[in-house]
Amino acid sequence: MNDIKVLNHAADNIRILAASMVEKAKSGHPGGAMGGADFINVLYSEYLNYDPADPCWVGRDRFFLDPGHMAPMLYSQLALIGKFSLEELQQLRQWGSPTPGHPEADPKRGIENTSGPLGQGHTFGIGAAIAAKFLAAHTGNPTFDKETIYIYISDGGVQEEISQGAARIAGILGLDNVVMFYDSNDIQLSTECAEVMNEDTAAKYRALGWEVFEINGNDAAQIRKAIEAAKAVKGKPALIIGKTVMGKGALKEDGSSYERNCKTHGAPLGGDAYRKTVANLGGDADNPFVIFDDVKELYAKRAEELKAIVAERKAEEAAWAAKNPECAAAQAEWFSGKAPKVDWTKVTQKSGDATRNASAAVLSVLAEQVPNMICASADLSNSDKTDGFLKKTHALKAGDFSGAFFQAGVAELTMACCCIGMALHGGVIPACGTFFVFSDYMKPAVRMAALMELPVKFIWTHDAFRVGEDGPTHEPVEQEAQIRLMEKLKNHHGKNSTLVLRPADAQETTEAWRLAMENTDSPTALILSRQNIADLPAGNDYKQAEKGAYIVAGSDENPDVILLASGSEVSTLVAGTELLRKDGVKVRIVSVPSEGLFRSQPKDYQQAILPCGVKKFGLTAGLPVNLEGLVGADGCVWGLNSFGFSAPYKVLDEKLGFTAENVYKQVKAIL
Ligand SMILES: Cc1ncc(C[n+]2csc(CCOP(=O)(O)OP(=O)(O)O)c2C)c(N)n1
Ligand SMILES: [Mg+2]
Repeated sequence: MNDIKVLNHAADNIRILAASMVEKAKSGHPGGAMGGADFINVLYSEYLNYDPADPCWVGRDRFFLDPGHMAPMLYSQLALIGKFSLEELQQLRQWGSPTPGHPEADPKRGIENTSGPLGQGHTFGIGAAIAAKFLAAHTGNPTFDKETIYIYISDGGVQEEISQGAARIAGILGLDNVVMFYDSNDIQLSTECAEVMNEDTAAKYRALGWEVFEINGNDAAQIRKAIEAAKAVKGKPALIIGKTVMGKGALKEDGSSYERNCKTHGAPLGGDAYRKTVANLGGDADNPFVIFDDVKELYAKRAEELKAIVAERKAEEAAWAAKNPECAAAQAEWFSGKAPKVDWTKVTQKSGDATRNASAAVLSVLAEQVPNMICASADLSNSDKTDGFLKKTHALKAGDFSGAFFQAGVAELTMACCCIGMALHGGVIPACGTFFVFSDYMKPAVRMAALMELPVKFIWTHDAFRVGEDGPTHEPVEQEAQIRLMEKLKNHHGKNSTLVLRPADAQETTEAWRLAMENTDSPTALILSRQNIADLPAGNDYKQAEKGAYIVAGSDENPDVILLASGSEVSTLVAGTELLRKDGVKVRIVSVPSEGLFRSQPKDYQQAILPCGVKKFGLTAGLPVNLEGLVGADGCVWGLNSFGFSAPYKVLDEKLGFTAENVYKQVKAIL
């Protein structure tokens, strides 16, 4: 047992480093970091199991930080275990430093998730816990049962609505591999918490099926006891509510207490207040970036303990692998991040099917061929057709993770964040479905998946106004334009941050899914129709969908006009072409499942498909901006400029001009 005095000294060391980082950067958040230091220090010095020599060890415990603004606390802690240098701490928030203002996922450095948008980070942790349970059940590797997901949440995260979803999921699935610490310091950015929350948080989490412990979160002995108890809980997730002191140890310039003060939330302590604080915590304001000798010893001792713990765990893994070589090889493949091998010839599509049904046909094959895939739906599996997957497996349940379907309930953001957490954990390929219009509830998560370069598959069906009988609330209009913006935004590796595919018919849907599965380093969005769609003309070379835009079979040489669209509008163009040809007009039809992918092709390919100077007509059930960039000054786009209306879809097609006749009329007008 470590001496409590040394633990307290280490926590003060973290406080000094965190406050000094912010002071040096002249920006950041010292208060929360100082309050949470005791918990993170006890966790890392006594409980968190990881392999210092093998940071991406699959069986490691994981620490998910929800309040990214407490980054200085995490970076300082990681400096104590040697993952960051003291010089790097001094580069907080600077260009090119590994210590950005809010942490960005970097597992080699001990950072499991990007955090910043409050609420998402802890939900990623819940997703990771699901992945660990899934892997335990699907590989039999005992290491996954020994893995604990530690989560750190603050007042902001608890207030975010997503926390209700995350807590519900963890409760219903009985995620006893979750230990979440709530840093309850009664202070937030602009007010005291009492002004905006008076809930009984412990009762709330208990009602959602959690075991809850309430402690003084600045008391190392109580923290230790609570972690022990939380780890021992069976069949439920555990929450430790730690009452902490914001800005613990902070003094104002006159030497009076600067604790429990909103001002320390997001600004340097400043000048004399900073100097007095460092002195109060036992540091030297002229030389604050040091690790105390006894703290070095504490962590050297932990490193030794970890060697023994990891050796034992890895020996267990090796024994399992020796007995189960096939499972072990599969597990290695799953964690490699490589695209799974899929025999796409096994997918059979029905002619003229809705692309959501075509997606179901693919999913039923993936369920059989990709044993590490988890598919989710937000209570729409029979509509978004993720039931194609579900029919081949069964749902994950408390105590039984042998299935591969995640019933998320009606909670799209929660579902998306859980899927992101699964991807962060590694070893699984997550996909999730709902109606396209509800992608609005998921955008914050898509953005995080894109930033973290995670290959989550988003399946969005009911892609346009043609869900008209449900009325305008269910009809996506501007959603495609929004999600396609993510195709224009590059990630830090210079790749389109998201791959967005809206296939034109059943066969093209198979191609879209192939591209989604082969995309291992960014999220993919699949936008699919509710209604049936006529097949593209015979002989169409669907493989070309991988170029983002291609010439549909049956197009004329030397066209007078190029018609372009994605999704079901392509078949409307085909119908319109028949009318145009009667007038002797030569037509090329281009299917554009992904503008982003098309723009990533060599310029000469782009020019060959959509040559400048040839008249162009675009048809989109979304905002015209979806195609305006490709049509340019060469023509016009017929799209939707208003919210939809309540009516059967064939009526809406007529009223809104999505007919062969209107294609004919609009094209004739530009020729
Ligand atoms: C989704 C989201 N909304 C708003 C913010 C801005 N913000 C950052 S921290 C914070 C207050 C957080 O209070 P708390 O979690 O109690 O942290 P503490 O002040 O205790 O450090 C806010 C509003 C954010 N980061 N994410
Ligand atoms: Mg707070």
